[in-house]
Amino acid sequence: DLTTDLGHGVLLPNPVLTASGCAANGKELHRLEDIAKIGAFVTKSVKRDPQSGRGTPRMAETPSGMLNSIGLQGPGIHAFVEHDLPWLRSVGARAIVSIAGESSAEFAEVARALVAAPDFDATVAAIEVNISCPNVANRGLVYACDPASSAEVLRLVVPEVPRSTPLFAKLTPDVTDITVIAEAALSAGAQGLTMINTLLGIRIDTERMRPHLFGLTGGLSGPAIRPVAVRAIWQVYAAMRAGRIPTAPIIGVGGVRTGEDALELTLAGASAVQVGTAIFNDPLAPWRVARELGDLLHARGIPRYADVVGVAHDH
Ligand code: RRO
Repeated sequence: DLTTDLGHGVLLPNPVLTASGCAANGKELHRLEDIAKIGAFVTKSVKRDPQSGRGTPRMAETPSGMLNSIGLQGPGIHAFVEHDLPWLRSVGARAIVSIAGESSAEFAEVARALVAAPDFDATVAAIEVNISCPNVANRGLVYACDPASSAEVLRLVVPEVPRSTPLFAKLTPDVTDITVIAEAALSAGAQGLTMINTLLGIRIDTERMRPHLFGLTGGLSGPAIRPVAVRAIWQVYAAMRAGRIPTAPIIGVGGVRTGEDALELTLAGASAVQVGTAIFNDPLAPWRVARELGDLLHARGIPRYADVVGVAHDH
């Protein structure tokens, strides 16, 4: 039984989701396999206005991961609500919509427009509040690097969203103590956490002897950051167990490519797991990872996925 509970009545039939930004808004992926069968489809972060993103090149490969500096390219919330959300509904997908903004007021505005959409109740299982994009200069600040800024975004978004739609704050690993940010987001009303966004990096082209990415820095994803994700989930889950911060469901993300990887994040404390960069090499990865995870639990005689969440802490 792969059912997982994300709180506030949100039950997913399986815990394997897509990661934001890695499969746009689902249309290409759905040509290959039914996205209604994914635990939930997580959309590319959407802002208020259409956005073309950063200059190119904005991708760089490394031996164990990928660096991106997309810069929040997207259609804006009004086109999203008009085209993407009805499409997600028409194929029966459970969607987690990722929202972003360059001010806390913009986050609230995006949330308001999303909640007002005719397809909202039928389609949106949860909202991911992306306070951790490394590629947008909010006057040099990534919200999730600062507890007060993280709390401010959540405080403005919470009143816009019905209680039945949990808000997951997406955190960055680029902080000294991620439990401080987790506490700020949860105390300001986030009902769950997604960990982690990409890790800030730079690549230099040794032929040209210049930085490779047009925007200089990018976010590192893929196998390289899996131990960082496991560490972040571990620290926050441990703080919850110890009663140091409020308890809430965690969605794990970072370098998951196999069912075993998904199990690792789960054992650290994640109640669901997103597959991101792996999709670029294997578009069917989310479905495969769910199958592998099921087989792995079955082979170990574990009847329910929910029984292994965080159990590595019982040592
Ligand atoms: O669009 C991006 O450049 C981007 C975003 Br919003 C994010 O949250 N994480 C990332 O690695 N890239």
